[in-house]
Order: sequence, then structure tokens, then C-alpha cells
Amino acid sequence: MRAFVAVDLPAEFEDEVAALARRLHACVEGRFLKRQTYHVTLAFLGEINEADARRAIDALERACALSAPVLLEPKGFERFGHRREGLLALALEADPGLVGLAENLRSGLRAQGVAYDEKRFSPHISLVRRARLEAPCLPDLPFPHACVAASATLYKSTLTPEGALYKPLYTVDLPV
Ligand code: 2AM
Repeated sequence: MRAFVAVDLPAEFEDEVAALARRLHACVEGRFLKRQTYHVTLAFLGEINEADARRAIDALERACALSAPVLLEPKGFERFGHRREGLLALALEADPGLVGLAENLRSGLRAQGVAYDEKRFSPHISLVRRARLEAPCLPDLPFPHACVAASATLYKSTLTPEGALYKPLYTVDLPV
């Protein structure tokens, strides 16, 4: 299965991110992601088997047990990939709790021999794929208020023509 580990968004924060995305419709064309797909990826595992999934759960539990409170604090918009057809995301500040969680999870995965995409951790919430921006710059929009995350989850991702479907496999509470 295709899998990744992510921090889940608290419901109120998710509402605010969805409201921000709605306002973007005026100046951005592309495939807007559904609000139930919003998350902050900590580690993308790619194809894993059942044994790897058990090891990843172990690494997730350990990382969450060691974690400081994880603050989700919007920083600004960020574009990844191709200028005219890339991903538009809401970038988050490098909160020490969030960065520490990603580092501890990744070192736990390494210790368990579970491979993951080693791109540098750049915390963000993906909003629009194949994004084409009309205006030279994005308007001044109200960003979601910072909040403390409550959980992190191992997800199974299934690719479909309508986009990826994410199924939570195992969720661990974070300290608040
Ligand atoms: P993205 O939203 O920035 O594209 C599930 O695919 C999640 O894992 C997405 O949030 C995706 O990030 C992230 N991810 C990180 N590395 C990835 C990779 N190499 N391939 C696919 N998804 C990746």
C-alpha cells in the first residue's frame, strides 16, 4: 500500500483553512483539494508492506510520546513545482514541536528500517494542485489562527482519477 504519516488538523483550524481556500477561487484556477484531505505530512513512505506498517506505527507512537506540543501556525502561501502548474500550499512556521516531531519520527523510521522520502521537511497544507494563478500575487487574505495539533496518523493513500483517497490506519494523540 501507499502510505504517509501526517499531523491532523483540529476541526476549527480545518474550517478556517477551508474558508481561506474558498476565497482563493477568485484568483486561482486548478484542482482544489477537498477539506477532508487537509493534513501536514511528516514523512511520505511510498509503497510499504504490512510489516513496514507495524514498524511505522511503532515509530509514530514513540515520536508522539516524546513530542512537545505541536503548534500549527500559518506563515504564508507557498508554491511547489512548476510555476504555472504547481502545487499551491499554506506554509506553516517551523515550530520546534512540529519540527521535532518530524525529526523524531524520521529517525524512528530509519532505526526500524522503513524507507521514506528524504526531502527536507517543509511543513505545509496542500490546497490546490495544478494551480494557475491569475494575479501576479495573491491577495491579502485572512490566515487561519494558530492552534495546537491534537493527533498524528498513519494514512493509506489510494490514487484514483478524482485524486488521492486517504484512509486513516492508526492515530496517536499528541500532548496539548
Ligand atoms: P504534497 O501535498 O506536498 O504533494 C500524500 O501523498 C502526502 O504526502 C501529500 O501531502 C504529499 O505532499 C506528501 N508527499 C511528500 N513526498 C511525497 C512524494 N515523494 N510523493 C507523493 N507524495 C508525497
